[in-house]
Amino acid sequence: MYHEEYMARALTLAEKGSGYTSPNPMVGAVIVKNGRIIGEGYHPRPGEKHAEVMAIENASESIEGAEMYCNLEPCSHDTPEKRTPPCTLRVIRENIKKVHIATIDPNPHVSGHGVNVLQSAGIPVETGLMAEEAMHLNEAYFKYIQTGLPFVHLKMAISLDGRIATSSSDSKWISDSAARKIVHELRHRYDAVLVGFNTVKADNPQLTVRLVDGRHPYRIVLDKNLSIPTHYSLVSDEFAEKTIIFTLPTADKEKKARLESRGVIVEAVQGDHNGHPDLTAVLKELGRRGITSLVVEGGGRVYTEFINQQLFDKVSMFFAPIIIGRGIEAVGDLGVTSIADAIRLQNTNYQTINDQIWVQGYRNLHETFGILAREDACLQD
Ligand code: AOF
Ligand code: ZN
Repeated sequence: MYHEEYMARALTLAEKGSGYTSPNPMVGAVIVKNGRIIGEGYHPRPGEKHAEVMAIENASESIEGAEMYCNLEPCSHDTPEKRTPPCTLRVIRENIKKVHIATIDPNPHVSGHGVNVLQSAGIPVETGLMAEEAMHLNEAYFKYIQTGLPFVHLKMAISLDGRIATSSSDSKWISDSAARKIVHELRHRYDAVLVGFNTVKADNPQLTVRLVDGRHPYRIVLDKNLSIPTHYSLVSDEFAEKTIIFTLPTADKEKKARLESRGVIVEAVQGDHNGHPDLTAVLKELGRRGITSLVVEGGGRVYTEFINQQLFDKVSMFFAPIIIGRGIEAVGDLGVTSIADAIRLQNTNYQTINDQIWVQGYRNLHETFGILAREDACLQD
């Protein structure tokens, strides 16, 4: 096997933690000796073993003189909030001969220090193997650990003429069940899903994971007047305590108390220039609560605000081969008057799902990846 195949295996192992590691990254590790994998591990969830330690402890024979492949720089810190001991100490103690990592850990407590500790102990470290894949796997973690803000992914199901609903607000269903299954996988992988009040009113959504196995995300609603009907799913189902409603400081105290008595979390934040909960304040509060990633599922006003304020990282558009005509537009006015000013997505990817096209792209990868983008030349501008 080649270096890349071992790192690919580490990435596959890392993905086993998908949906469960937040606010930690997904990490996998492989131990190789005499051209054979003799130990594998991954980080299952916060508080549990790190990938390197699990791989060491699972090894089927002595790991003295073996090499390790890990998609993230081994941690070297021992801060008060740290749940497990530093991996670098363990790697050194076990006499591992060489460590291959895909990227450094942008966590300011680690960020190159793990590499330095290993090298100072005489262990060579090779960085950059499958770096781009590793960065995309942990794109939410990389954004959050450097900014304290969640990674924001706008997801839209759209007609070919750019509508997300008819003029009577019907949107069931623009995309088919195969596309909706992908959305449920996204909900499983992301910490939270956000919608505006108009979408809640029109659809009474559940925003849970049903079409695939997985765990349910936090459900975030922007509702400046706390107008959500109390019999609606988000505030009356068994997951009500995973619903966070953002409102304004002027919201009705009785409505707030009624919702809170059901376990719903109600947060008041300052209003923006249109009198809606300010999105930057919302994202900061979600980050404070340890929510590292967010799928925005509508509606048009909410998409428009996230785009206008440049507060999104990634977009997924599911284009269905239908034409609605007059209806609700996916994105409203962005103040763009010349094509040169239009938003051009980066690193786009196109896939067909039955008769639909799934377009994915990023707003600004350098902003999302921060120090990693500056060190890694393979990202396109
Ligand atoms: C690694 N291997 O498998 C992971 C790492 O609270 P703790 O002890 O779990 O530490 C969390 C931090 O460790 C996290 O913020 C990130 O910097 C790093 N994650 N590092 O060497 C792993 N999950
Ligand atoms: Zn560690």
